[in-house]
Amino acid sequence: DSSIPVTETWLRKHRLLYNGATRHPFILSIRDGSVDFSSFKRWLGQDYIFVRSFVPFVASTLVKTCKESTDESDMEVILGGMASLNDEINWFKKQASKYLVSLTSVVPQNANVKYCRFLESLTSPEIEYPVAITALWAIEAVYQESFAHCLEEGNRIPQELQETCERWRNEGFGAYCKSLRDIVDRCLQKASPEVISKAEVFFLSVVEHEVEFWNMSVGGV
Ligand code: HMH
Repeated sequence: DSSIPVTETWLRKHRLLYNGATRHPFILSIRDGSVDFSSFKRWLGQDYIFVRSFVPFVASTLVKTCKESTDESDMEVILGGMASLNDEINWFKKQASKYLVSLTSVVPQNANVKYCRFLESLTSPEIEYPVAITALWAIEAVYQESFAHCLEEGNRIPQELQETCERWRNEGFGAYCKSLRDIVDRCLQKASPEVISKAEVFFLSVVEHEVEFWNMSVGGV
């Protein structure tokens, strides 16, 4: 049915995999308060590295938006996302000093290295604008839904992690994710079947990388 937005069809079709990312044991452990503090600190250091690699990807998507979008408000959406990444980097630095994580000596772990390489591959001009914006939406949406789930009713989240969850659960970030999703749906409505399939493949890759990223944070492997 062409009246169902593409993102909706993907989320229905890939619900189990998607929930694997947004309801990961690491997220559930934050939600129920059983989170291991060394895992949280590992996540913090690794995510700082991730966010630094995320910036050039978002910048490359911004360039594609400026060149290819037919709706001028799209550029403002991505620009707003870039601006909040600036805050995010400062937030990571503040948290790191609070929890005594030395950001300069964090060694990127395998899952992170792979995810950052994937981000770098997405900056290529060969990645079509609808595909890039799909990946951007998926990356942000997984974090938004994961941390929103942490704060849902019945949580026993430790006080000191409340602020972390708020960072991705707050209304502004939710609205940003919704805007990205609307852009994806609008772009893909007009896209060729090849581009739509490619976007779906990249959506799935993002979700898989997110699961691996949480796995790495929990540790063990
Ligand atoms: C691994 N995915 C990862 N880190 C993040 N900070 C986001 C998504 C969203 O900003």
